[in-house]
Amino acid sequence: MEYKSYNFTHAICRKPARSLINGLRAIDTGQPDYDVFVKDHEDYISALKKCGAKVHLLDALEQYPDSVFVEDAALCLPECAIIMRPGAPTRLGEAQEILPVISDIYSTVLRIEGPGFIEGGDILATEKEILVGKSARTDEAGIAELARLLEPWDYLVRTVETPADILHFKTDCSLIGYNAILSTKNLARSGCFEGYDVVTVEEGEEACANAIRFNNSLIMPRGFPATEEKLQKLGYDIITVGNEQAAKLDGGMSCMSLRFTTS
Ligand code: CIR
Repeated sequence: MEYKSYNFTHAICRKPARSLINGLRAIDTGQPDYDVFVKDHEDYISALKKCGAKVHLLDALEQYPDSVFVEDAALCLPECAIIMRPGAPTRLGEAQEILPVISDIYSTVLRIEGPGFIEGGDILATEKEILVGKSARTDEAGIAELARLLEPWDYLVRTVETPADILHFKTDCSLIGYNAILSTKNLARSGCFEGYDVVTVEEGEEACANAIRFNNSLIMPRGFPATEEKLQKLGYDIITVGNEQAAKLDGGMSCMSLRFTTS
């Protein structure tokens, strides 16, 4: 059985720019170490390849410190790709930069034109719907434009709330199976995952709620043993990758790739 929400053949990643040390962050917990970031990013790409991904690795973009977080610039679905409109002013130009590779891959490329804003990190595509979290980066107009663009394919777009003080909706959750979600307790309490099988991350391990299901494995950040064990017991095949440097920029596993299948 193939699932469109996590059976993929390809991923797009972008090499980390040296300027990433100036990337956006909600709280300053210290400068990321560029060399360690690069090493973690290489491990991340190896993990994707281990899951079966052919990886398009784009050149670094020094003028955009956060451009390694490619997920925010586009949404890749089986029928089309949609270029986002990032709500962070320093990231707006990343949409144009992702366009060439997306246009090479997809015959149908749509674009959020505005005035609203929307970032990929706020979008969780499951087997039955597309959940979009309103956040400091994603507003109602952006979500409404996404819903309009998706009308030809009958997608159900559902607006949900990103918890306060959380950057993106997916900072706090991930799709881990065809009807299964990994979530922080805080987000799960909001009730937005009714009808899904929800696995919550363990106390104090909220930072591992952002993981990636890619084919038969789950890629998650290293250093969250209680949640890792819980998931292993549930039968998940886990690959861990160091994420301490990206975490200093509020980045996680899903942020660093766009995942899709080409026909
Ligand atoms: C930002 O604030 O935009 C970046 N420093 C982190 C983006 C993380 N992206 C994501 O969660 N999808």
